Amino acid sequence: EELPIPQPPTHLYGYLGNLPDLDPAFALRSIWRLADLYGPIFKLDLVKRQSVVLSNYELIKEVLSDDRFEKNVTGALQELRPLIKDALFSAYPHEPNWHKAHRTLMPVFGPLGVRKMFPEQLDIASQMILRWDRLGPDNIIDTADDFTRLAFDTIGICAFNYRFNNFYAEHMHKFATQMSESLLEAGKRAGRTGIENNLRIWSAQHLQENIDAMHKLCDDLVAERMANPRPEINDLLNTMLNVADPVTGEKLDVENIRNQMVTFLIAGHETTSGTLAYLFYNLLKNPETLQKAQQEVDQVVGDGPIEVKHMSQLKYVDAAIKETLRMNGPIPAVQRRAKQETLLGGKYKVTPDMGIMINLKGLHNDPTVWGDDAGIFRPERMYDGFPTDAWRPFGVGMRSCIGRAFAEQEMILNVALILQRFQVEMADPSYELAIKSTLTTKPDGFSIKVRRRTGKD
Ligand code: MNH
Repeated sequence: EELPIPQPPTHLYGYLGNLPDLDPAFALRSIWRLADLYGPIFKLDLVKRQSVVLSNYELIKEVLSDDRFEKNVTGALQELRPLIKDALFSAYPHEPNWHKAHRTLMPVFGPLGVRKMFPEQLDIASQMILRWDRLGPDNIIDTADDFTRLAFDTIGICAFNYRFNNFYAEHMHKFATQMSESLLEAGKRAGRTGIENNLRIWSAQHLQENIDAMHKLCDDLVAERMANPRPEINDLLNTMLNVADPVTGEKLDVENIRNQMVTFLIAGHETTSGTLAYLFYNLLKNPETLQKAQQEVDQVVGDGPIEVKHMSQLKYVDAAIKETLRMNGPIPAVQRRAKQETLLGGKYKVTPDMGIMINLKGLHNDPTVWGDDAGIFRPERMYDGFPTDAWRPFGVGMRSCIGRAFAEQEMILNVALILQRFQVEMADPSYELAIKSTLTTKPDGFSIKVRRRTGKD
């Protein structure tokens, strides 16, 4: 029997529907609050679209299948289309370039491809370690800032052999600013009506200037590589320029290659940096976990140089990262839609024109899966069996994260290097987690200090 989907009242706001229920600066925070009030399924009227928000395992596991459901390019992601068009992240399900790029790039992002990028990841990681070491124990490290420099430089060198050199400059590379402004503006545009967006002429113009500047940097790099091929380099740009899609026999076109490059920078830096910052917050708030992780690093890596073979041996570090992704995944929601009209849970009707939002915070805290201590940081729980569908920080189905193995290797490597060399502490021991949000979320104002461990020189 069909039931109506609960919805917060809309009569208060007239034609704006439920739009005013969402905080434009941080829509997800409003979603979390509404989920507490209205339960595991509720519907919002967002003027341009309707969105059904799902917040428990029971309902979410049904929409993970790619048979009945698919990725929905909507909201802030849709607003990023002028910047990254039909590149992997923002392609509509039917677009041919998604299939082409996915087939061409899957091998390089697989376990073997990612192992080959270890030396480049280590190059950048070592720059950060050296910098922290030189600046000494009184230096206050803003985690969001330094981990953003780290992830940006890492993806820059691995994707197209470009050094942003963020650890050698006081201010981050202007590309990083152009990108974060664009992400913020895309999020704001998604929360405004079309009329309002049309009125913000200056914001639109500034966004366009940023987009043009980012395109130019990447276009120049592509042109330069085409003019001066560098076959000895192992980067994603070479793969995209030289490897043909096995199905069509075609290579990606230059404009699409540029869009993929911008995509790797977006997708590859915010998420990894946010996760590292959350991880250190969790370790420092739970000192026994920090101690266990450090003991493991001492046992596995010791005082010597870190090697790629250590990555799979750092099981507790890996579990701590996975537990952090459960509690504080930097992408807090994934958007789906039904391919055809269907009933959710056998009783709630959804149609293809409606958005379906997977609220990952709801999924990752569902007590029926994670127990009553879901709010506690306990890496050991990652060793216990749990339904794979109940842990989805990298997204779902065929559109899940292509960069997962790359990100995991980068995070394990950096955590290991930091714990090998330093004793880490909070700059302000009374700090409590505050979250800021652009396209992704990360800790706001969370700083640490590091002191070289005795005997580690
Ligand atoms: Mn990543 C898609 C999370 C690191 C490149 N990524 C996704 C999605 C999630 C996600 C969730 C699905 C989004 C959606 O359904 O709309 N990604 C992460 C997390 C980390 C991460 C939590 C790190 C931690 N991602 C990276 C890195 C790269 C990358 C690093 C690149 C080097 N991610 C992508 C790309 C996609 C994606 C590209 C789009 C894949 C597709 O749709 O085919």
